[in-house]
Amino acid sequence: MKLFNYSDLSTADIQKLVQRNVDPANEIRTIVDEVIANVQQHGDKALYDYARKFDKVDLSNLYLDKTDLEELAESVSAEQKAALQTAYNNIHKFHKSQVKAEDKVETMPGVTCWRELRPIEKVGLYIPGGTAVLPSTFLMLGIPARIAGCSEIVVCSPPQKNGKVNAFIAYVALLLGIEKIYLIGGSQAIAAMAYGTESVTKVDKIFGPGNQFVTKAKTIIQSTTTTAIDMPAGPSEVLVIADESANPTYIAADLLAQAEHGIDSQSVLVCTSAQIAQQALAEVEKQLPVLPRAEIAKLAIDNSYIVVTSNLDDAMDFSNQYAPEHLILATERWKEITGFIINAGSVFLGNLTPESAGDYASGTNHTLPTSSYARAYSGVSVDSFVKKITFQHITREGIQNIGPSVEILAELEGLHAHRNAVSIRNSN
Ligand code: HSO
Ligand code: ZN
Repeated sequence: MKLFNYSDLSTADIQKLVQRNVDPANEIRTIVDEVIANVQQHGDKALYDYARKFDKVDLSNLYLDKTDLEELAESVSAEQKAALQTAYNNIHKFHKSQVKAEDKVETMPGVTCWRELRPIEKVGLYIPGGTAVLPSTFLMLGIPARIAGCSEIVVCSPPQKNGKVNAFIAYVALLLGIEKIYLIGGSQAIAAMAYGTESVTKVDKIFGPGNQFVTKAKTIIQSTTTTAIDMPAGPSEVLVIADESANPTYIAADLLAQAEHGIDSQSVLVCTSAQIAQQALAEVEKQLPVLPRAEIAKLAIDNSYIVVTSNLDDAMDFSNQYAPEHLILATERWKEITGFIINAGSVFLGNLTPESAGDYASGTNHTLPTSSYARAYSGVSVDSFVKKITFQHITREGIQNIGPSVEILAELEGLHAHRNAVSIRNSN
């Protein structure tokens, strides 16, 4: 990890540091364009072909049904089931609290406006396979989809070599009351859910993280079809703000928890104490080699850095420019600085709140904006699975009250039919 002193950094240096790996990705685009076109033209047949080509499996069926899932879930131990259940309960409790009816507002006598929630009818969840299978991501997407009341939830996950999904994914499906998992991975899964095939329903919105191919496919279909996406997802990242009250051992553990996600993950430490920064760095070197995913974590740590600042204000300023997906405030003074957070996906307060808690089980969602999208995007929540429809009702008194203003505004825009739609109601 490279170490920088904040006071030595120019505005341009900071700009460079906060910039994420921008992938020119034209090669990826060409491959993904072809996959999308193929799925669009050949439907299920293309999906079977891609399973053979990319997942190295000859599928006899494109999906697993309830009986398959129940069979697979049998190997989940009682202890693992209990942990998944705890996560399920906490995530459900927190997300359920997000559903609130809004008040009706009488903007002037006789004119009432309000908003009501309606679920997005058909949603698609992409649950990655790859180097780490993440059943927790299935909970993070499935629970808000269920709470929102989406009528159709299509789930795609890449098949393993045995033509199945991992037992934990199967168990989570049962917890969520989902009875079918499509064995489709990569950009072909995104194309199938965006265009529909003989077996896969076309959905209104696609959710979930994935590799560069999945992300590229999501950004393409977002602009070429009527299917929306949750957010463009890049490599996962954490920024830890620490002061002299932080524990360097904990800091190192948090930096490494992020780093083990992938070689392109980034862990940033912004520290007001040069001594704590050095100790954290030494701890990283100590804790890293014994990790099973040390090779991955090492490359991510090489792609990470430390900034030493002289106070928490500067640290927060840097963090706001970075706009981290996860922000950990490793300081006892966290209450004094939370008000200054402007850009972050999800925030972890104090020395005893690891990101891992939120990744799995505390209740918040772990599908969050990466690559500085936290400047403008929020993480996934029940809101992501609903539309907020506006309603209005106008009485006789209301149309008399609002009429003149609308008539004048329509007149000044030269839109006489608009004016007439009001005048005609007030003329008898
Ligand atoms: N940190 C990841 C989520 C995750 N961690 C899943 C472990 N499993 C992105 O927020
Ligand atoms: Zn994680």
